[in-house]
Amino acid sequence: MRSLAIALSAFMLLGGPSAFAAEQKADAVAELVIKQRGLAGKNTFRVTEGQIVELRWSTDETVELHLHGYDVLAKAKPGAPAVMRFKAHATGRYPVTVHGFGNKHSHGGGHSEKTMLYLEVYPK
Ligand SMILES: [Cu+2]
Repeated sequence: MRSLAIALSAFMLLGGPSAFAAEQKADAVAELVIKQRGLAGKNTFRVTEGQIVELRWSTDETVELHLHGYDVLAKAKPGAPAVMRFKAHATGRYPVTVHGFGNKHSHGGGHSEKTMLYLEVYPK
């Protein structure tokens, strides 16, 4: 028992307050699956202002994702899902686009930016 207590306090010291904050549970979680360059399932995710939101992206191809408005970028690979975690501080409708499939990278180029999801943030 005593060694467990020591191990736990060492863990807390190493983790620090920021690691603890990262463990805070999200209020709204979406499990999103990209298959054959499209989103499987619904393409709208509704949350409420002030919530901690987590968008978890699984993919069958390497993609760079961009949540516009909030300006969150994430890269997902097959077997290595990406997580976008943020507080929904602003209401509105925000698209998440793929900048490029595979190794292409095209922000501003336009030819392969594709909307995958709309995040809708409703007022409290
Ligand atoms: Cu973009």
